[in-house]
Amino acid sequence: MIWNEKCECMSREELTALQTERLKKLVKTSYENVGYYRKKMDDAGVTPDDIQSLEDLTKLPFTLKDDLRDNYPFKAFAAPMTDIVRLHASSGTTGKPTVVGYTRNDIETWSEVMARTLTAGGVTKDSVMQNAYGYGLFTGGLGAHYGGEKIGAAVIPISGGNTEKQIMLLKDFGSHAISCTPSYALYLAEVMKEMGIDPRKDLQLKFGIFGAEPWTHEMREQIEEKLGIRATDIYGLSEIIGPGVAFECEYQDGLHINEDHFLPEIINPDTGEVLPEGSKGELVITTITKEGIPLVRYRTRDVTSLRYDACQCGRTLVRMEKVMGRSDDMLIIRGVNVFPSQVESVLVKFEEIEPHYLLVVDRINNLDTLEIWVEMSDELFSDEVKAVESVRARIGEQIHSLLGLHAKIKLVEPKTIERSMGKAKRVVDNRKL
Ligand code: DLL
Repeated sequence: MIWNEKCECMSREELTALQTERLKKLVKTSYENVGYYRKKMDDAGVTPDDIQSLEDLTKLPFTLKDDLRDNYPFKAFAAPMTDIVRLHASSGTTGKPTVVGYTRNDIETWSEVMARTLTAGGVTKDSVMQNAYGYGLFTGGLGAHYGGEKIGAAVIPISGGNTEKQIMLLKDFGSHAISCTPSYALYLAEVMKEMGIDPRKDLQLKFGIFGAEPWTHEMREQIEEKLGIRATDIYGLSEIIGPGVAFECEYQDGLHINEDHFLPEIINPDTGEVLPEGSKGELVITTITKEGIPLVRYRTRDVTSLRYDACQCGRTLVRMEKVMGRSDDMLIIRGVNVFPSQVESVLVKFEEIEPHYLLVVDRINNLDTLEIWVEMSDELFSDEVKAVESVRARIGEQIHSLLGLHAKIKLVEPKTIERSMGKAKRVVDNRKL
């Protein structure tokens, strides 16, 4: 199903005209209302009048997360505080968080893009939707909440964690859809198994709308299999709006970007050069309708590619590939670029192990080492040493053939890798200490 055919299925000509008009307005208001944009544009020798077409976008300087930090908490806002009705902030593990402000129109835009996203994921006005994204400063909870309500679904605002209660409500309330991180979905499946609950028999669950962290197609298959649902990917970041920047449809073949609100580009992260369609690089987004905190050419650090070919679903919105990881989270191990998602794609193919893993990187005698910790299934754990050795060797070979790296595979006891209620932690890099 499509929530808003008019906007999601527009012709490229119509869309380009709309984007151009919105971009011109956005650049003008950002220049007039936000001190740091004015300074950055003045420094680059660009004025709002120089922006007349989408091609002119490249004349504008990039915005970085540090620009937002430097303008903490509210100096990047383009709207006065009287017009701001909501504040969110990124988790900000280091230093100050980045703060985002929404006007009433921004909340409406967000609800609209989330209504599109959840509709594509299978939610309808008849659905009971269990929303297990965290509520609070994190945008996942309230973003999905408003989108679900806009559709007319009955939203359960349970937030993250409280796993046994989640499962009780899934059962008793007959939830059709669940929204949470993919790693938490796997954890739910694990606890259900322990509680003797068979999702196919005991639950009404049909759809899962998962995002907020990278996950592979292989991980999707595992989740779909374990929970008996269709799992779709949703992407977003607090700076841009929260969840709802892009979403998968039922064909699960790339995420449609809500291009009438978010203008995407792919750049070479080292040179800043814009790359042609299909090239892998860093996603850069300009928010062409946002009022509270408009972002011009914001560098997301997420690595993906774009494709403009038609999708079978009928939407004309450009698609981005599943995010591989962040350019700043990419590990360089003995000169080899490694994304945790590449390791994940190998691990989840093995039936003898559980899809819970951790990459431990170290530097011993000036040489980088990679250790991959992964949990054995209960069956493998109680099997003979020979069987365990064989699995370890096969994983090692496949990792080597994919990455060209020798990794030490450490098979750990079931349930020893920490489970997350929100975003999973996949890497411990001891080299930085
Ligand atoms: O994670 C917003 C969100 C909430 C998205 C719920 C989807 C669902 P932040 O906390 O600001 O916002 O984190 C944004 O998370 O730059 C990506 O690196 C990563 N990320 C988000 N969605 C995906 C996804 C929310 N589907 C950062 N695949 C982004 C891969 C994702 N990475």
